Amino acid sequence: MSKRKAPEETLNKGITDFLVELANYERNVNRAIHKYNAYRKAASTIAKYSKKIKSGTEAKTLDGVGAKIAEKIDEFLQTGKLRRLEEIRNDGTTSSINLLTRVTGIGPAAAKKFFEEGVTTLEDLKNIEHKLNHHQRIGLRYFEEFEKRIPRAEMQTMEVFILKQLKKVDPAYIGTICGSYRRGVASSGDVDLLLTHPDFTSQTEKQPKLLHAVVEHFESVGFVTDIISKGDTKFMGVCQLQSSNKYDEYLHRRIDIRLIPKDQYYCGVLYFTGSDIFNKNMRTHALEKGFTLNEYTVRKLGVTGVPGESLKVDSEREIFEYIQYRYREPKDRSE
Ligand code: DCT
Ligand code: MG
Repeated sequence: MSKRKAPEETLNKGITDFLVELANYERNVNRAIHKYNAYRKAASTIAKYSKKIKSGTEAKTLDGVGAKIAEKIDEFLQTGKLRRLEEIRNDGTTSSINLLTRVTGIGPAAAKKFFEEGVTTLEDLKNIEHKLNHHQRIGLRYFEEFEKRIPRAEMQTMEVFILKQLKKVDPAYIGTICGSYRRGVASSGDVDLLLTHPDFTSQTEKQPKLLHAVVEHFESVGFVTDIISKGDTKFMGVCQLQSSNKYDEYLHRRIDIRLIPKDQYYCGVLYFTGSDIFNKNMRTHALEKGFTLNEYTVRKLGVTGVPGESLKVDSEREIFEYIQYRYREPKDRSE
């Protein structure tokens, strides 16, 4: 999961920017995930709106924009700023906690804890490095690099490289880079790689070797540079493409690799392609149609609301068909 979402380049960028800033504030400082989701959702609908918004009333006609957000839009349109945001930006506590949560491995709770111990800058964090866990140390070490989004051209180079190396380990692997890259977005926050192998299904034993063999190969060719964590089915780490020219090195990037049973692969691909907002909307739709959908399976709900057996899925499209949802190409899955 990546920390920095791509700014949306739209007619209403001023509005969507302030909504995203408020969303992050609610999540990082207040740990109010519902408010975070509400602001993200409003930002996402407004980003898709094809006209330049002229008033809060106009914005209120859109899905996910309520009275309070409409009021803020009016204030922003009339004064060019938002008092609430100015307050937030000028508040030392808030800006420190916001900064600390930009370090991968530091969530809102850890940020609050460090802040209460007097940590307000990255320099302070370096001084208490002995108190950081392994993940947080890596986050601090690569802070500047992880802040930079990955241009699509580099993602494409990585995709070619990764799929080629995968086949060297075993031609039977199937791999997909999901996340924003699969949705065609111009830049990505991280690399979300999904793997499966015909030998591994939800009916077989766990096969951590299938994941570890890939990670070890990636390390041996210098692509994976650091390990944050390595479990049976999920790897979190750092990768870097090797440049042919030492004056023009690639940056270190966050990579997550998940090994998924073959029969659950398409539910996984769907989920990890996102966006998170699209997933929420699709799950809600599934429930309305009497199905439950998650990153592993789609199941029909019985009359008592208990899910039945996992339905057989051999493509993403079949999941849409089961729940009678209009198929959307990955590029149309921002919400
Ligand atoms: N996801 C989700 N709900 C979350 C987090 C993630 O459904 N709360 C899914 C959807 C996207 C996918 O996981 C990968 O997550 P991210 O890497 O955070 O999102 P992204 O769309 O790839 O964006 P970015 O370009 O910032 O990586
Ligand atoms: Mg991502």
